[in-house]
Amino acid sequence: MPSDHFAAMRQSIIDGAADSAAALAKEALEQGIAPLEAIDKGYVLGMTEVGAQYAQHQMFLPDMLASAEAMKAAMAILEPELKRRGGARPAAGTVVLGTTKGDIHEIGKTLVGTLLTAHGYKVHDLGVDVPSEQFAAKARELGADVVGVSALLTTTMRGQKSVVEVLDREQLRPKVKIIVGGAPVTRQWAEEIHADGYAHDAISAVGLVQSLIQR
Ligand code: B1M
Repeated sequence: MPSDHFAAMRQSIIDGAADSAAALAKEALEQGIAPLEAIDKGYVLGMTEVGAQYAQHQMFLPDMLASAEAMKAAMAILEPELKRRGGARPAAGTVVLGTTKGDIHEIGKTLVGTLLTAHGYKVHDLGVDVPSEQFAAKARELGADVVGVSALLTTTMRGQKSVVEVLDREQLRPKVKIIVGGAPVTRQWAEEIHADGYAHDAISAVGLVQSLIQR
């Protein structure tokens, strides 16, 4: 795929142009482009630029919202293909996933869920703004192997610590492993709050879950 196609994907996110983001995604699939490549080389770069412009007050909240809608429009086209490539096979494990209480960022968390599903995991996505107790209740109900907690705000990262504490208190650990991720989250933070693992992006989250379940 020519690099100007990836550049157009990136630009569609910056412009908050949902129709063109979706059209470019369809075109990419028709041309045999791997959905993950389109996400990584095109759309995510747009989101990164949007975040940078927002931080520099060159973009405002409604723009960021329009960009998120454009990203979701592209993902709606790419996700079924990502999952289809995973194929039907017996579940490799069960993962409960969500974004912490007070945090409504969903795109990265959803991408983690999609890739896990594509790799054969049964994923229960609790959505965004999820109270810690709900992670624990769902993990108990499903007999989950892993709980994944996403946070995009420095203020809501504390929710990850709270999930660790609730799972400890309810004696769900060490059977249930906890992984954390999200833009402001670091390995050091994961260690500090005694999570079982940290993943920088969605693909490494899959590798991490694999290694924790095998252990
Ligand atoms: Co918000 N926002 N936002 N936002 N937003 C950020 C996060 C910010 C960095 C922008 C900035 O200032 N530069 C900033 C946070 C600053 C901070 O705390 N450090 C910010 C802010 C300030 C806010 C508000 C407070 C703004 C306001 O109201 N004044 C507000 C908060 C709302 C709330 O949650 N209570 C807010 C709102 C919004 C929108 C609603 C407009 C929208 C979200 C819409 C939606 O999700 N439906 C939005 C967006 C779009 C962003 C940016 C631009 C993009 C986030 C995104 O989707 N990235 C973001 C700037 C940025 O990150 N560059 C920003 C694409 C996605 C694929 O990446 O989510 O990082 P990401 O996920 C990656 C990895 O992090 C990792 O894998 C993913 C894929 O590889 N990962 C995991 C994520 N979760 C994981 C979990 C894992 C493992 C890996 O294991 C469990």
